[in-house]
Amino acid sequence: MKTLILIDVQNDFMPGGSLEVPHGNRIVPVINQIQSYFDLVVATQDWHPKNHKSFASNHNGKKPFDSIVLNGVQQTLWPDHCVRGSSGAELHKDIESNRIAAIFRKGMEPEVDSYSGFYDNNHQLSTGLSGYLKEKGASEIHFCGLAADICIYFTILDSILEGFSATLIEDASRPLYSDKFGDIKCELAKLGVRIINSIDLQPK
Ligand code: VGL
Ligand code: ZN
Repeated sequence: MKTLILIDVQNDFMPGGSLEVPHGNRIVPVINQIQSYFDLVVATQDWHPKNHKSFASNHNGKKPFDSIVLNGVQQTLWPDHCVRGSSGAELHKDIESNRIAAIFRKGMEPEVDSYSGFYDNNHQLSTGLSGYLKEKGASEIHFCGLAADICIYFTILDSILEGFSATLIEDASRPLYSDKFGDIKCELAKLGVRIINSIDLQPK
């Protein structure tokens, strides 16, 4: 089962959203074009309660992009984003959703952030994505979405730990910080991750 995972293609990560990824909207037509090349399409959604501790607004005297230690782990504080049920948390309205077989929500526990679609940042809570993919017989997992250097990066690291082979579709993703993304791509390539563009994919 050739598998595509859409990571956090949500309004708050799009230009004009509260945590916008530069040119994040440009991936939408690319993602729509490639969905039919895959046997299984799955999505993740950042889905925070309003009192989530990754929000600077929930810490006195802190501002977005400050760094703190939260329950023993380093945590960047973000602007409020992807509050569950809000329009900012919805998938981009132009993302074709008919082929999405399941959506895995993450970041629902207020005390811990969850960049990966598999586990929270302390590696304690599972979303069930790994078991789902294994039961479905998913192979050759391809990743796209936002942000390439944060949630996609950590999801790919976990996918390798879970024994999957991972491919990043670069033109169907965008990083939040493009200056550090070169190093991240090098690290992923060293771990055996394939980094391709949508043109390299075989239409079915
Ligand atoms: C993300 C920061 C905070 C992401 C989610 O989807 O990359 N980044 N929450
Ligand atoms: Zn988040």
